[in-house]
Order: sequence, then C-alpha cells, then structure tokens
Amino acid sequence: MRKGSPSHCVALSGGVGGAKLALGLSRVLPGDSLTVVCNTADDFDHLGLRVCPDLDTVMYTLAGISNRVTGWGQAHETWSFLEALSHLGGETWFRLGDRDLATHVERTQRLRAGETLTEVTAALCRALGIAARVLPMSDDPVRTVVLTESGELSFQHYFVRDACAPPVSGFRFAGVDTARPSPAFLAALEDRATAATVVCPSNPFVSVDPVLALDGVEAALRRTRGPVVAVSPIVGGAAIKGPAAKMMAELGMPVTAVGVARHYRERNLLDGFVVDDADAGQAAEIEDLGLPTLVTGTVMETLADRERLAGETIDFARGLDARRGNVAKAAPPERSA
Ligand code: FO1
Repeated sequence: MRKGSPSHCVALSGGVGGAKLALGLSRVLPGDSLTVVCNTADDFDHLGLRVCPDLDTVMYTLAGISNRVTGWGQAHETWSFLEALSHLGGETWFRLGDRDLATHVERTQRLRAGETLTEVTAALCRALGIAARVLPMSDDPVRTVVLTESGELSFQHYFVRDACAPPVSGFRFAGVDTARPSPAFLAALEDRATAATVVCPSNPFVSVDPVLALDGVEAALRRTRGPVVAVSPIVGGAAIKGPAAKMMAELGMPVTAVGVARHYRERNLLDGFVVDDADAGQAAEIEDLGLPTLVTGTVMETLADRERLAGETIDFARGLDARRGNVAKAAPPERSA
C-alpha cells in the first residue's frame, strides 16, 4: 500500500486525533488511494448554519490550513464576525471564526439547494485542493445525545458550552435508526481494492460508535476484504486530547488501551490493534483477546510522526492475514465478567 501500489485504504475518523492520522495516511498513500469517512454525529445547526466539526477538522488538516493550537477551525483566523455578534448580544459560546464561517455558509447554501452532504463535502475538498476522498458517514442527520446525571444534552452543548464537565452515563444517536450510511462509504468497504480499514485514534464513544451504529456498517466491516485495525486513542491511561478518558472512567471502564480494544473486540470488528510504547505492557492482554497488536509510538506531534505511524499501521494491516478474502472473522472470545 505504499506509493505506487494500487491498493486503497479506508480511514474512520473523528476530529483532531483522527485527522492527524488521516494526514499521515494521505502522505504515504497515493492521492486517490485514501477514503476518510468522518463522524457527522457532532454536526449541528448553529446561527442558521450547518456546522460539521469533524468533517471540517479533517478537511482543514488535509488542506494544511488547520489551527494546530485549538485543534479545530482554521489557522490565521480572525474573529470580526464573532466580535460583532457579541456586540449585538448574539450567541458566542460556540466560536465561529471568519474564515471558518465561509465553510458553513457555503455548505448551508449548497445543502439548501438540494446537494447531499457527500456532494457538498466533495466540492469543498476540490476547492481546498484535497486529493483524498473525504466522506460524511451519512447524508442523513444523526445527532449524538449525551446522557448525564442531570438529563440529556446535545453534543455541542455538552462538549463546548459545558466543557465536558457533566459526568456521562451513556450516549444515544438520534436519527441513527433511519439514517443510511453514505453509499460511497459502503462501496469503499465493499471494493475489492480496499486493502485495509483503519479506525483512527478517535473517541470510541462519540466519534467512532456513531459511524458503527449506522445500519449495515458493522456487517460491511466484517465483510470487507482487507484487515480492519484500530489505533488506541488512550495512551498511558489518558487521552491525548478530548474527553475519551474521562468518559471511560465515568462509564466504569478501565481507562486503558485494553479497555478500548475490548470495546471494539466485543463487536467482532477488528483484526488488529495498535498501542503506544507506553502501553507495551498491555499488548499480551490485547493479544489474548484475539487481536494481534502492534506496539509503536502513537503520539503524533510532528508531521514525521504522522507519516511514520500511518506507514507502520498500513504495513501492520498488510501483514495481517492478507489471504483472509471474504472469510468471516473469527468469533470474539467469551466476555470475561
Ligand atoms: N470546540 C471548542 O471547544 N470550542 C469552540 O468554540 C469550538 C468551535 C468550533 C467551530 C467550528 C468547528 O468546526 C469546531 C469547533 N469546535 C469548538 C470543535 C467541535 O466542538 C468538535 O466537535 C470537537 O472538537 C469534537 O470533535
């Protein structure tokens, strides 16, 4: 799957951590050999505009215009719109920069004109000069609802307005029962040229699970020709960014790479798992779950880190039962109590 090879790779991604690995993958694979499927359950309508944070983080990262300090939004951003809105007494808890605003305006216009989110995203990617294919998980609305002690919160109210403070007891994905996965997403998984699927180091509960919850996705992942490997978002008992570790603790799970591996393995979705050197001591336990495990540096500070991890992850996937073909994956081991 190195440059020059015809093989294709599918990456499932949330925001920041996923986008970093997607960038690495985009740089070690030929331009048309990567499909990045983004969570859209963080999306919401704000100030009359459709905001798609994970799609935008991935797009901006692949286009080289992401804000590396915040992890979301664009670099070299200005805030005139927000300041003017504040002056008028408008809602400013969710910060839309001037450049970023153009994306939401253009997306909203196109959606209102009847384009699908897949079509709009393709147009935005073309305009930003992105070679990889970036897809929303669905063209239909799915919205994460966070279950907390004090009731249900919409995702952005939980995440941004309340700074992830309320303890969580679970999640539900409103709309997922009727939403269909993006046809291009399913086609990519079914494509015989797809040699590997990478679950990026994104939040398992609110970035990856919404994708997996779409009708037909788990079955397509079990059928896809190439191995499915996940990179742990938990390193040394903490999340690199975001509330994944806090959520695991609140849900009563061990805050470990093993905890993440179990979460996916129980659904029989993975063929391999990647953990950080800091968690090398957990590799044997993950292997005991039936998951071959690669131990390597997964913290992506530099571009070189992203490229190295991407290259190692696809080499690892390539080394996993490349002859599996359409044979169904083995059943997961019995759950331990
Ligand atoms: N995250 C914040 O913590 N504060 C913000 O004000 C904020 C604004 C924002 C604007 C556009 C956008 O695409 C993303 C934005 N995010 C912001 C990130 C967003 O909440 C994402 O859902 C999370 O990063 C989770 O992926």
